[in-house]
Amino acid sequence: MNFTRMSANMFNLILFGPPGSGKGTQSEKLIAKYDLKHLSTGDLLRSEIAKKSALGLEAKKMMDKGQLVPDEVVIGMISAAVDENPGAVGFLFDGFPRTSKQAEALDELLELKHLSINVMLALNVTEAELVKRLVKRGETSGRPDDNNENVIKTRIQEYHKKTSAVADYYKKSDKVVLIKGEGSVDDIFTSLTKEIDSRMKKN
Ligand code: B4P
Repeated sequence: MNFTRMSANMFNLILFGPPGSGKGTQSEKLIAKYDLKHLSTGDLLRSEIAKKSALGLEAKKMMDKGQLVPDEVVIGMISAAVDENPGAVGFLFDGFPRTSKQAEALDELLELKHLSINVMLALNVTEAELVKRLVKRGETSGRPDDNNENVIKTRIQEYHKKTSAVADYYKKSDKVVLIKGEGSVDDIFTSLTKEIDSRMKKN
């Protein structure tokens, strides 16, 4: 890890929500609008799997079962990715942090660079809708973790057991905004941009 000081004016955002809540979908639109550096641990892990690296092969075993990959692995990946992008105008963390330990590690990592999280936008979607979306994506995505309803349910259980507490962690510093994650992709995007724009003005 290098400790280069990054611009204190960076805008750092966490897009939070259960599997299938629209994090990946909305991230694509947000990075196009704000030019933030997109850091998706899901995408980083899938790229390791595609390369057949040792890390990817280990992660695949967990992901195919719908379980979270060990904290050390994803923390290491995010730390390296932040270091690789000192010129970014800000980071959009998508699918990270997913455990309290990851949240603490992210805070430490950002603090070393004199940075912090500006806001966590948390997408709120009912469980029935999550399952419906992921089953539908499974018809075309080729993702083994979308292919099987039991695996999808395990992913949602993992979210309740380990991930939902991450929102409580950021609530302590008043950084969480709940966003209705059902409705059209464009309407949800508008709700997200409203929150971001109002905070960027204050930044
Ligand atoms: P991720 O890649 O993060 O995948 P995800 O949570 O399933 O997807 P996402 O939430 O981005 O999908 P989206 O709603 O956009 O994680 C995959 C796995 O990687 C995890 O299970 C875990 O094993 C591992 N992993 C990743 N990060 C980790 C971490 N930090 N720690 C440990 N393990 C980690 O899309 C879902 C579908 O909904 C799409 O088909 C989309 O088209 C549709 N959709 C989106 N918005 C919609 C809307 N408004 N209406 C209707 N459909 C919509």
